[in-house]
Amino acid sequence: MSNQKFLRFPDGFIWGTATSAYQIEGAWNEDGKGPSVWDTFSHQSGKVYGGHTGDVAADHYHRWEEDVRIMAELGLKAYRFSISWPRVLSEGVGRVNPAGLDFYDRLVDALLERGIEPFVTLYHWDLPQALQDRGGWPNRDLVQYFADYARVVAERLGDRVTWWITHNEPFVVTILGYVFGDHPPGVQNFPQAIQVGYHLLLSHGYAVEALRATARRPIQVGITLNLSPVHSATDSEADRLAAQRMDGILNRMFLDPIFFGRYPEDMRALFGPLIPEIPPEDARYLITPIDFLGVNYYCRAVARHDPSMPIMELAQVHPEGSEYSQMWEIYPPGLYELLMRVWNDYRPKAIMITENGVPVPDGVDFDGRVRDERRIRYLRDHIAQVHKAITDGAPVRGYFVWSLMDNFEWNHGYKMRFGLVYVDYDNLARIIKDSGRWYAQVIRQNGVWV
Ligand code: IFM
Repeated sequence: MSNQKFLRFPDGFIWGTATSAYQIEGAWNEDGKGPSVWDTFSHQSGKVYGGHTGDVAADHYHRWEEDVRIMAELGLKAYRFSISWPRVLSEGVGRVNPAGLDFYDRLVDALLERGIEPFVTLYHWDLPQALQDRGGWPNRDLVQYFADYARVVAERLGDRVTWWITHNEPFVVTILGYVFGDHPPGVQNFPQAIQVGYHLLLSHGYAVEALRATARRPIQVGITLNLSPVHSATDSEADRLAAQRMDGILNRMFLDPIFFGRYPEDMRALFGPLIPEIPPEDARYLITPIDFLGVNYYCRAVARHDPSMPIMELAQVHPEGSEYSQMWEIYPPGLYELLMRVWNDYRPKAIMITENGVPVPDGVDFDGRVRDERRIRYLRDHIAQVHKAITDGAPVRGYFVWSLMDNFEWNHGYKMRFGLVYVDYDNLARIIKDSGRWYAQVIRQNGVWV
């Protein structure tokens, strides 16, 4: 007798997939689009694995109709995508590029026709290069520019789009862009990074107001953060404190301003005057109530004290005996732990898992099938943890697999494949992987067998 168990999700649970503009669209300089910082960065030698760029990516800009058909075949309830800011405003501000807006307009209509709810992310890292030339996110003017851009998009799509996400993973823009320099603009300047983080969060608050004021229907607005539970490598006091510092920089530096209008005290103690004093007029924007918190989860973090490391004096540990993907440890219980923590500490009105997925090397077998068993296992084990969190009271309303299709994985280029749909980069053909077929069944059954 099989001892498999079926985990049923609440009625109306939103099953989706996610992508972002630069990672899939291509058409980097077509129809009036201006360059983004990612165009500039990927065109410089040595910045991206193999010299890859997003010039063509998955060519979604030209193949979007086929992609929407695939989404319908999978039975998706929702599709999260991002708008390319420089496609809509080639200079970031001022003159609107109608062709850019038309593209998203058509996409939204096609999704709605097939009963797929669009989730629009306004900023998934492809800042217009023209705004980088004006100083980029360290320049506070960008806060207002971002709100103006949000208004432009909402004027066009705000009669049909209900779900909006302001920013995707401000941590990554801040830390990879301004501390490690692995992402554009490739800077290594910690004080500037803190400034960038502040402006991103402030611009989120401004954009929430702009969206609500402009949309012509009741909307649901949120922000997406990449969050991880942080564990200590050992029981030692030093490692425990290192884990707490890491939790501060990774999680609380972004959650606390949004939910409480302030930075965590321990981070203020650690970084002193680098942490901005938040004047009440800014705090008002930071804590503009959101309708949901978007959570991207991939893995936990494990930290140990390491005095040789600059700034935070900690190092990340990769525990022995764990299972790993091409990029990270695979640790499903971390998702439950994270959801309960976010719920208990911050009480968001609702939580959407806006990304969860895994990079594993996929290949097309002799019969044209992609048998990505590891991805199926990863998704099943994480979905089970979401179910557990819902059972224990966390208000999780939706789950989005990263990603709909294989795409440009930033500085890793096309080496990493996250898709439910395989993309053959020689001819841009799409093949639904076994994981895609499996996920379609999860959606049909509104639950998962474990
Ligand atoms: O591909 C990225 C995405 O753009 C943001 N979240 C993490 C994904 C996988 O690294």
